[in-house]
Amino acid sequence: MTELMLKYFRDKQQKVQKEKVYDTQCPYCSMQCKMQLIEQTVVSRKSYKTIGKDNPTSEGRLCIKGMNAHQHALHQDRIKQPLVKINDQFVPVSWSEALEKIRKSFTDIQKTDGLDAVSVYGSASITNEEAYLLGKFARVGLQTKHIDYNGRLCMGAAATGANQTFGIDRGFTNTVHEIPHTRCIILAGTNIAECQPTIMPYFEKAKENGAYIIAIDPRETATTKIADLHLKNKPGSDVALANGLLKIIIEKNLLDEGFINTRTTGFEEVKDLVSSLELKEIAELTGVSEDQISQAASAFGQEESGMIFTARGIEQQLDGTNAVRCFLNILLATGKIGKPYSGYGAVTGQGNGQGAREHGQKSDQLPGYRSIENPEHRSYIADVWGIEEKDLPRKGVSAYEMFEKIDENEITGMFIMCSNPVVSNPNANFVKAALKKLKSLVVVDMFMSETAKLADIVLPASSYLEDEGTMTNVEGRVMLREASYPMPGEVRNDWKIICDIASVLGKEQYFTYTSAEEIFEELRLASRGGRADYYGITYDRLRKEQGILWPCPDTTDKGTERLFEESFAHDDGKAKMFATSNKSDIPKPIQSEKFPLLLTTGRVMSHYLTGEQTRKSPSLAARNIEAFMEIHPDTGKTYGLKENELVQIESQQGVIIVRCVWSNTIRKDTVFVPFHWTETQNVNRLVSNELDPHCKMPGFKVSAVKVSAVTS
Ligand SMILES: Nc1nc2c(c(=O)[nH]1)N[C@H]1C(S)=C(S)[C@@H](COP(=O)(O)OP(=O)(O)OC[C@H]3O[C@@H](n4cnc5c(=O)[nH]c(N)nc54)[C@H](O)[C@@H]3O)O[C@H]1N2
Ligand SMILES: Nc1nc2c(c(=O)[nH]1)N[C@H]1C(S)=C(S)[C@@H](COP(=O)(O)OP(=O)(O)OC[C@H]3O[C@@H](n4cnc5c(=O)[nH]c(N)nc54)[C@H](O)[C@@H]3O)O[C@H]1N2
Ligand code: SF4
Ligand SMILES: [Mo]
Repeated sequence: MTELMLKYFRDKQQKVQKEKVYDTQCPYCSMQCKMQLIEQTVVSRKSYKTIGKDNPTSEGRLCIKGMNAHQHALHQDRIKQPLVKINDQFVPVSWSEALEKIRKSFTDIQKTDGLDAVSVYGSASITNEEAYLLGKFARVGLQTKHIDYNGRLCMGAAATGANQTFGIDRGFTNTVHEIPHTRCIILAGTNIAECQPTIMPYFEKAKENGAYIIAIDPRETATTKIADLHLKNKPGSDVALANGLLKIIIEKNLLDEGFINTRTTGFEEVKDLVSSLELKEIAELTGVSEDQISQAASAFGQEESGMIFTARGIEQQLDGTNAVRCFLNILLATGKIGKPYSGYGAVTGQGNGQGAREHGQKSDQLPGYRSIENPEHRSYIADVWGIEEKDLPRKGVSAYEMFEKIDENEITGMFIMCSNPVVSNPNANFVKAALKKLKSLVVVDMFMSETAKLADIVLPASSYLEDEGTMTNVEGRVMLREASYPMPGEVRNDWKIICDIASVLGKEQYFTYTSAEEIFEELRLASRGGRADYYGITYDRLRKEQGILWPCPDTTDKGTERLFEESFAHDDGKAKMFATSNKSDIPKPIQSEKFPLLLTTGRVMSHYLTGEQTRKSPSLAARNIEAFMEIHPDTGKTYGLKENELVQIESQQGVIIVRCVWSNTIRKDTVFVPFHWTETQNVNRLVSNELDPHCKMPGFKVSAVKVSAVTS
């Protein structure tokens, strides 16, 4: 360093009058990268930067979203006071006024329309403590059966598929540290390079060590670029493709018969079914050549270890549960699970995509993955909560179905915490119209989202910087997110808001917590003995041990790094293989003369979900300022489109207008639109209301559409 540079840094250092460091975790994806916000004050002017902090999963790395996360948390548009809508205008009010209005409207509704008329819509971006508490709030505070959450649109198929096959659902069966040592990897409908960027070095190391990587995606992405073989299949054809892979594995006798015989049931039915399928037909259905299917099957089958990762590409389908189970059949038939460097990963999405699906936010679920219809489970939780089992409601309906219940006037009040369903749900025009019909809508958010704008009351929530609690990351590792940044204005933590409302509803005695840790202590008990057992985890341990992988039934247990080494979680200890024909249980959208193209949807690196947070961040928004449609130039020209001009996309459900972008690598029958934008750029206006019958997942990944140029 030169003298001049040294002087510059010394001067700068002297000017920094104050530096504060806040430990936290990224508010975005399931990697839950640990990080620090650094606040520097120079002559009363504050500046901020976020840096990574070492931990076992992300090892100190951050992606661009994490580095810029503080830009939305510190944004001037944060809601800082409770707001009540009067004559179509939001007016700031005190907390006590807002709470009194909520008490009155919810009790009035429940008196006239019944207890179940008030519903709760939660999120997997809140902490475990908050997700747990929201479930308790619905059942004990409001005594309603109607609670579900945004994870239904996200983890639904993976969770149901894994529960059916393995008897338990923890996204990753192994830690990320096994990835570099595996010999073959299948990435099915996952774009980790853009969606969980800090996981990439594990896959890059695997490649350096000689692993063969197969990607399955209708588009070329930053992820498919690391693959040795890219199967560019037709959207929605993954069941057929997985069946085709297994057919070849059986034909080439690449099976692990010992494993099949001792550890699984159902193989014979699966074998009969896939053997009866014609490879030629599978090639036609999937748009992947017979050669490529064979190549992929041989590569995976012949290696001694292998891992399969799935994400929303194969899961957000009307046959998403079946698709997951078909890929799990491949793992089981080749014995690539429950041993080193072999296993499954359903790559979770939201920060707490794993934990928030375990402790009672789902319509049919109680904490610790217990079932709300199981008498033993009901009485265990009723005891923990200090209520009578008979007072515990039964199961309600799934996320999207709640909007149908609103339309049918069965639900007339809704409490939404940390979600923007008008943008994220399928059939978005219908969802918006349904929310407008409510007698009372209360939204808890950091910003005036498109959903919050429809509310009668909006409550200001804290950001990740201000809200301590645990999050369970992509590996199933429970991590303690520290949070000491001061809350702006009259903002409150989500858990505190839940307690405050329960209290005005006369249920104070069940919600007396004064910290997140106190809630966690109750969650430990509530999960004890359940499939997702957190009993052995404490805040003290989390501080010392940098996260613990569940199940962890005892405080002396170190947690579970690899699942299924000896047995699966079904009563007989075996995994259940499952035969599915190539046809879905309900018909999927297909190309027709009127709607000749297949639309698929997803994400870009710089934006997060409905964009409410990332669009506030100048550094991220600048990378993608508006929605767009990726289309092959040959297809685009057939329909009279021009590059970078506006295109109208129409489906049976609705119409949107976005920018047209050429892609030489996307399938010619497919177009792609990300879902981070609202109103006329909201791609969910095009997605239909059909749901996977097993898990109630919408078919976000295939719609039939037509495209035309927008002429001014
Ligand atoms: N940058 C960024 N990162 C995120 C998020 C974000 O919004 N932005 N969201 C987080 C959340 S909540 C989630 S759930 C995850 C989602 O993570 P991913 O599931 O990886 O993301 P998607 O872009 O939805 O879809 C993945 C891929 O599936 C492909 N695909 C589409 N249709 C099909 C199909 O029919 N078959 C197959 N095989 N592939 C298909 C798409 O082309 C896409 O590349 O990411 C998390 N991380
Ligand atoms: N077409 C299409 N649609 C999809 C998908 C797709 O791939 N394609 N993916 C689906 C998936 S995987 C998901 S996960 C869903 C997500 O769907 P949403 O849950 O609707 O998405 P978010 O943008 O995360 O909405 C979170 C809202 O909560 C606010 N918020 C953020 N942090 C906090 C907090 O700590 N407390 C509170 N109270 N509020 C907070 C944000 O400002 C934002 O308004 O979308 C689904 N929709
Ligand atoms: S978005 Fe995901 S990968 Fe990026 S910094 Fe945040 S947690 Fe890490
Ligand atoms: Mo998600």
